[in-house]
Amino acid sequence: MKYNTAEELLAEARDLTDARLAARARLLLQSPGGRDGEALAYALETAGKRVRPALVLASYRAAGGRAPGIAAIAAAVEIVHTYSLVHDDLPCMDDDAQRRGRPTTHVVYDVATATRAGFVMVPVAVEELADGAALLGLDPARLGRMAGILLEASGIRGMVGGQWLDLEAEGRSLDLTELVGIHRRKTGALIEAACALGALAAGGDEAMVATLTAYGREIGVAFQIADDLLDATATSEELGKTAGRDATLEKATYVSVLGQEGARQEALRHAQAAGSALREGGVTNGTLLTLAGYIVQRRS
Ligand code: GRG
Repeated sequence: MKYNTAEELLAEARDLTDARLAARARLLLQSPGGRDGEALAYALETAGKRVRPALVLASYRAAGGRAPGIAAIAAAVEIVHTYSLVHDDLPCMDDDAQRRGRPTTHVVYDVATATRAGFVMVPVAVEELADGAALLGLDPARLGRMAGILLEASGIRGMVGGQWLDLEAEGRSLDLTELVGIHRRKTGALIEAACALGALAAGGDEAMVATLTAYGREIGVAFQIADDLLDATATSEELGKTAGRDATLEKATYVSVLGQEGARQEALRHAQAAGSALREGGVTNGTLLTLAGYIVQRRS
């Protein structure tokens, strides 16, 4: 499949992933059912850009994979991401009322329900990953390694740890090294994992997995820098969430540390480093380069 634009790949990733998420939502409406099931379905079916699924898909194909079962691996990563958004918006964290153009899960339901729904999504993501491995005929050892990567990226050495440091740093100024350290974990770890999982699902060798992981590590940082720039420059309507939150919460960001132009240059530098990682690994893949460009230029 050849894509002329990142939007075409994102649209395909959205179609494939959303079908899996809708099927999961139907199951969750049955069990646990009730308000918890409804909150889970609400969060899973709210439309996002599906950047992480697109990265799973593009990495899978770059490593030679062609089977449709990859949609479940992409959905597993998106479910972890969705849980993180539900919890990130809670009053005890970033306390936000709008996400993806809709009221946040705890606003529609309540804080306790949204908290439970977030926690439930983690094992649901692992179930989805296991379903994907079965669909792709991956052996148990490979599934185990993939689950390890997903959960490590989600946990204290990854996303949770990064969020922890980020919350702890509110109201304090940070230097660039500290900022990169937080965001490699908070945002970058899951993006890096998405790329590694795509390569592993395709049966890629260690060199391919290392190359796509290195690519993901760089675009993970670029993604967060673009997020900071958008928070400072875009409107709430464009973002589907409250703009200007970083300033309100007195967060140190790439924009506060480097200024808007400096942040733009830093994002480009990381996107270029992602391209270099591909070249050094001998991976000539236009789609991954297109995605790196999209990640730094996106408007939402
Ligand atoms: C227990 C301390 C603790 C943490 C729980 C909440 C949490 C785990 C982690 C927060 C991770 C987080 C929300 C990182 C921000 C990543 C980010 C830039 C999200 C925006 O992603 P997009 O733009 O959103 O891809 P859409 O809506 O398009 O999917």
